[in-house]
Amino acid sequence: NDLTAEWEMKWDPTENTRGTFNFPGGDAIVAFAEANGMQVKGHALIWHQALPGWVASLSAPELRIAFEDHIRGVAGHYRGQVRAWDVVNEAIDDSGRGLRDTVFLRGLGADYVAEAFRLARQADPDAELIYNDYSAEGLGDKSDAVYDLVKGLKQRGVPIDGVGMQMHISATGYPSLANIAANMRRLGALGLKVNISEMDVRISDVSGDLTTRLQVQRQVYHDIVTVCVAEPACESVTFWGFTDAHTWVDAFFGPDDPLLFDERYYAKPAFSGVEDAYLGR
Ligand code: 9MR
Repeated sequence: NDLTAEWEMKWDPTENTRGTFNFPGGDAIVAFAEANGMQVKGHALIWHQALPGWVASLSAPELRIAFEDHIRGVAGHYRGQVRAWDVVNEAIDDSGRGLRDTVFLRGLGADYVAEAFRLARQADPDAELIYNDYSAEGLGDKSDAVYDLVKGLKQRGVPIDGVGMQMHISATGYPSLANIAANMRRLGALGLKVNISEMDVRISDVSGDLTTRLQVQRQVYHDIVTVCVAEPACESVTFWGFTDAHTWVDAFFGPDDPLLFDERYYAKPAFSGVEDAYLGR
């Protein structure tokens, strides 16, 4: 009952040429959702990837104008049509020490994160505004840095409503369920909602035959979705694709089968694992 655009609402497709906005893909997703009783979460207004080349060539004052125009242009276009936005994506450095070195940090300074949320609130006052990141699902340096960032935003009255935990994981190694739950709880205690925003579970490194590996995958999906169901702060789970025929994982990590439906679009064991989680089984 909830859709997110994997590509279509990013900067590169929506404003490939400065000041010229195009929304064919995102509009099609919104129309499909409306026709099928689904809601849409927008993804992602400010990210250091999927940027057209012209952004990197701007002077700092021009970047500020383009940054404001982009958020107003995209969030304004979808005003009232999306339930939420990933406003800033992946702004914490992988070291867990502070903000990632990006064109936005260099040109606009650390306050660009707060500014993005303020602009998004103005452009679409009813959308839930989310900070989204990866490798920050459990407890550790990076999730501490995400926590510190969003806590600071909340304390300063910046309009942020939630945190997305991407959850791109391998069945052979992922944060403990207890730590995922603890992280959800501490974010919830700040008054923030939490969502699992881009879940997929790789199984190419799991030993055993395919049947065994699919059962391991089923268990991981089941257990993590169960954490979300159990934690009051966790409001939704999004899978980063639905059929193994189309997944970013194949290109990035090598051939894998990380999603809930197989390449022929048949439900996998992982699907019933998720179903069981939602039914409390
Ligand atoms: O899955 C997405 C892939 O199709 C795109 O080519 C890529 C670049 O825009 O982004 C992928 O999605 C990423 C998401 O937007 C942010 N978190 C990591 C995801 C996987 O790279």
